[in-house]
Amino acid sequence: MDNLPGLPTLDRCAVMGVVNVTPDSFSDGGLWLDPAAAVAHGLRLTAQGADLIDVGGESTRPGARRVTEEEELRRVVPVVRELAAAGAVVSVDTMRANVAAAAVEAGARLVNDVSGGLADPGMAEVVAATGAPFVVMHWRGQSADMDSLAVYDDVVADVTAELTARVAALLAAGVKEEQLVLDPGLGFAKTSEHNWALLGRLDALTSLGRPVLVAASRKRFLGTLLANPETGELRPARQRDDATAAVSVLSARAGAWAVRVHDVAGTADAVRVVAAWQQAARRG
Ligand code: PMM
Repeated sequence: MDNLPGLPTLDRCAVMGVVNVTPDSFSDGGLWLDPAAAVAHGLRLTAQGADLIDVGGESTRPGARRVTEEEELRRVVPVVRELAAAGAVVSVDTMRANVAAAAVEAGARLVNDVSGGLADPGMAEVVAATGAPFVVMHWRGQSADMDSLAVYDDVVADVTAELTARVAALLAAGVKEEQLVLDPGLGFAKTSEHNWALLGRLDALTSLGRPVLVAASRKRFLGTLLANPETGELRPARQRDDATAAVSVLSARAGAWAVRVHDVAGTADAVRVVAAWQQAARRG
């Protein structure tokens, strides 16, 4: 991993395993709503080679409605606490400052905010106070209306500029540059074409000089790519893991700091292959 405060340094792309403690996430909703099941799943992902476990209590699927802060805290904090106590490196996936603060207090070592600090005006202050690494995802609005926001002149230039503006605002609010991780926000106010354009030009983000996180796992654009050629039916979410591992390989090769995935086993192997290949190439 690149040097991020409080996180281990790795000589390869890191693997962030997803634990959604929600009833309605698009590919694993309802599976880990029970705290004990969520903790067991997080530990299983760690054993499979995840370097971080990303715990979220609010679905952000297109059209999703928000949960209350109380409900989000109730879902997330006990799971973060137990996983951290068991030695996992835990990240909290939240748009709320109070949830981020409570999760860090419970042992989370990274804050992953799909709104990049835009949804909650208190987020920057909490992130600055904790000093924890902060994932700044490209985001244009809440899930309920994000499809109408998928309009760009040039998606790579626009996303890069909007992320750069976010970074400036966060720095002005007291967050340190060393805390920041950038994320193109695949599928958030983006069509398939937008997602592919951003992946194909990942260098536009890596060249901003901060670690980059890629979160393509099981997303709709992979279902569209692999749609049944006869019926047009999208490949179901749970059958998109091989395609996700392919994105992990290409992201690692393009210099991503980490990939966020549901199926850790395939990606954990894949990023190790990339690292061995690149080391051999360097030896010549
Ligand atoms: N996507 C989802 C959730 N959290 N976090 C980051 N940093 N980047 C993403 O693209 C992202 C995220 C939605 O996927 P899920 O419902 O399967 O967790």
